[in-house]
Amino acid sequence: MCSSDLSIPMSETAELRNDWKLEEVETLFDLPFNDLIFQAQTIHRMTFDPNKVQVSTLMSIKTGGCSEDCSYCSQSARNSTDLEREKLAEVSAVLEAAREAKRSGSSRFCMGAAWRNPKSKDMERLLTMVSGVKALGMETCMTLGMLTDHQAQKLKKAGLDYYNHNLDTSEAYYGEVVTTRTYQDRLDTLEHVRDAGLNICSGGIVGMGESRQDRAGLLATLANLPKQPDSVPINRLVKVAGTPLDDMESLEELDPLEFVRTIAVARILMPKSWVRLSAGRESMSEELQALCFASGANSIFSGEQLLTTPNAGEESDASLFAKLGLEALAGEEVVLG
Ligand code: SAM
Ligand code: DTB
Ligand code: SF4
Repeated sequence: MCSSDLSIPMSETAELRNDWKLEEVETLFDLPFNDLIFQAQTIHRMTFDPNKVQVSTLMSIKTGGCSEDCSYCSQSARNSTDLEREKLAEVSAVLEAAREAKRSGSSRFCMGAAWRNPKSKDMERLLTMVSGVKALGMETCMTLGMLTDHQAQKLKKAGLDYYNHNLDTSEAYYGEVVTTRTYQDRLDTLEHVRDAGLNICSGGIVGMGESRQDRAGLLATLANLPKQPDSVPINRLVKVAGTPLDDMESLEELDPLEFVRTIAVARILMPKSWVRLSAGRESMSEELQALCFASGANSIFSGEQLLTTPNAGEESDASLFAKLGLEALAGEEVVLG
């Protein structure tokens, strides 16, 4: 069978749909690997330069001691990890890190806090961070947990470009991973963020013991949001000692080819979104990352560290980009196609 014989008709344009049915998404996952990758890359090329990658830098602006019980996370106070807690960072330290990120070629600075939600007393400092990073000429992104509509509007006014808030997995599997908040809580925050006019960054984690149907469910939910997320981070679980998911002995690493399929399906469902190859890159081979880029991933986090866990690092990224002929996008080129 050649690709023109696929049972799901291949799109002629990078058409945006928000009526994906779970069975349709599962059918994409089930395609022969070459057909899936071909379809994903064809759609990718309709909107994006296939050899350009958007690069973001992460900074943890408040570390550990989080009240939530996310079973993957090093920062939950309920997990016995040996992470050192840190209070909300000073604005000067954040601006220094952002300047450094800009010098190393990053176009977006993403500030993450280990909170269920930000408190009113923290808002002023957060807003100063946003306006300060923006003034450096970088795109700004924050991930602070749940937001009220009022908080989302204030962040937007201060110059925030993106808000990251992941759905993490399917609605059906969510309760297996987190119990201190609901899927609907996550969707409500996304609504506040959308209504404030902020760009949405929302994706999930794979390799947490979920089924292929759960991965399909996560991607269908993201694609069917009233507006598709502008960025879609696909994280591969980083197992952190002391977290319930690390303690789960039966949990095997997700098959790398299944990870590539997840990236490819994300690209097909969300043809105009930046699909970010996020956590877990540090332990991925060059070949696996290359397959992800060939399947439509076009964004990464750079630097030695994500929030609390190691990342691939600049030298190895530079070497991989050179081998693959990939280039980091400059800030002004990062617009939706
Ligand atoms: N506390 C906020 C929240 O949960 O929305 C923001 C920070 S939280 C660390 C941001 C995201 O990082 C999570 O939603 C999850 O998708 C991802 N993440 C956290 N720990 C991870 C891990 N061990 N492996 C992969 N992704 C992880
Ligand atoms: C996202 O989806 N991945 C990033 C970012 N959004 C904030 C975070 C990954 C965190 C990985 C675990 C850690 O370093 O603590
Ligand atoms: Fe807290 Fe976010 Fe980690 Fe959950 S993922 S424990 S909310 S920092």
